[in-house]
Amino acid sequence: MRKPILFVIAMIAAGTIIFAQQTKNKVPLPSMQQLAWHNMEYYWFAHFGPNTFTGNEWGHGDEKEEIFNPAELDCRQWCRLAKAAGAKGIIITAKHHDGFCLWPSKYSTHTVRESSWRNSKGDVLKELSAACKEYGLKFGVYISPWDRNHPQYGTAAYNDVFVKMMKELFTNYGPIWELWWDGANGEGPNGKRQVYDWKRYEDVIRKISPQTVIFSDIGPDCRWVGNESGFAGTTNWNYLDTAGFKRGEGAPPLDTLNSGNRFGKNWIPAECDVSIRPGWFYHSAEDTMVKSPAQLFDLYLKSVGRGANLLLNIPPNGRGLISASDSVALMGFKKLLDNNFKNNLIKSTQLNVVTDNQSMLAPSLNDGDATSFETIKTSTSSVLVKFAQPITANCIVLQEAIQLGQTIADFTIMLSTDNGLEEIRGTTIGKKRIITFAARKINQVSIHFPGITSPALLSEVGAYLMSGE
Ligand code: FUL
Repeated sequence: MRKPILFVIAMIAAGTIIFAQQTKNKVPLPSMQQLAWHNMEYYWFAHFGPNTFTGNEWGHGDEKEEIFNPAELDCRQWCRLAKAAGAKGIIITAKHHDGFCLWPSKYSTHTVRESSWRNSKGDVLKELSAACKEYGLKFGVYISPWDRNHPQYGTAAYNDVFVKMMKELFTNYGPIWELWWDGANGEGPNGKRQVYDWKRYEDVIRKISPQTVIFSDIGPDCRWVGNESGFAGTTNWNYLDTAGFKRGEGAPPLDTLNSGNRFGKNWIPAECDVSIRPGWFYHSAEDTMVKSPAQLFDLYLKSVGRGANLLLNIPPNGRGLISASDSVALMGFKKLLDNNFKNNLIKSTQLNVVTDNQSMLAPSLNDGDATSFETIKTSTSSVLVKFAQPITANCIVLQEAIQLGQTIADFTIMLSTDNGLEEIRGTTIGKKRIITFAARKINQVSIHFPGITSPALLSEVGAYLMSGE
């Protein structure tokens, strides 16, 4: 829908004034790359390496390089499936705790080069980064600082090694959209633990690739959600306090990571990492334990539907392919996503913001543009959706204009049905909040923000009738 020019100018002016206020009040705001990251919503993790062949989850670092032999490796197959499954990118374990490098690093002797795979000329990162480009997917890397193979692990020299390895990744396979730092810190081959120089690592990456989004327990750009089961808190702030905390063992408590800090000093949104199978790596014994489309859809509701991102692990098998059982489940999941969010039942309904019986049209709320918004200034204002014909729905989707921060701490949805008023309460909204309930016939919906302390900037309201097919 095209918007009149005056309306667009008014929106920009309102946004500018609020942006200036938020900046003055020192409310942390997302950076441009964080905003782009929020829009990614759902993407894949690929755990791949010697563990794929040994059945381990944590390799010991002394595995013979020859065991790495994905004879039919086809990263284009991974990307084709990722694209078809609606994922927007792939983050691969360039190096897991066993220290094996999926690229021929100059700084290790435990790499694809030392295996006889593809006559020692193979390079998984080269193939995957090229395939991601071909399929229009973002490319990301996981690199574990914990290294159970490297002889220098546990000494200051290893920090140089780790920095040089990361530089290789960025120089040879970039652009790298997300860098995933695992906080695990165990013993190396000599029994020593490493003192990680996180500040140096971060400075290096910021300098060589300022656009990259860096993940770790505590960011700086996105945070761990505090569990590996794929769900964010029903209250989920994009803010986090990091002062006094460290990555790994010194991280904030799990429930803090799960729900953020309401008045936290940094914008560090949550990412929900979870595997489609019980393990992170492929094990044939788990072929019958792949999550069903319905389970994956439920994870989507509990991650993306709670304002976080979903990082779904799809581990390639020993042939170097995504297994049939996984791809069948993923296509079922994609079908549910498409079918359930295809038809916004209030797409062409007139929405209003009502304050003290005064109604104002609120076209931004269903224009499909998450950056345009309506300002709800007081707790006496509400959003009103009156239907000409009653709708049958079991889901309401709300979105906040997060480019200007996150302020909504509680909301109440009133559903007006033939049986009277029914109330649904929630707390945070953020990028997207998907609220589900038993299907019912609804004549009118009103949304209230009883605890407002600063203006609520609501960008979208939608209603859907979801089904299990
Ligand atoms: C953890 C690791 O120890 C697991 O093996 C896996 O990589 C998971 C995503 O992160 O910290």
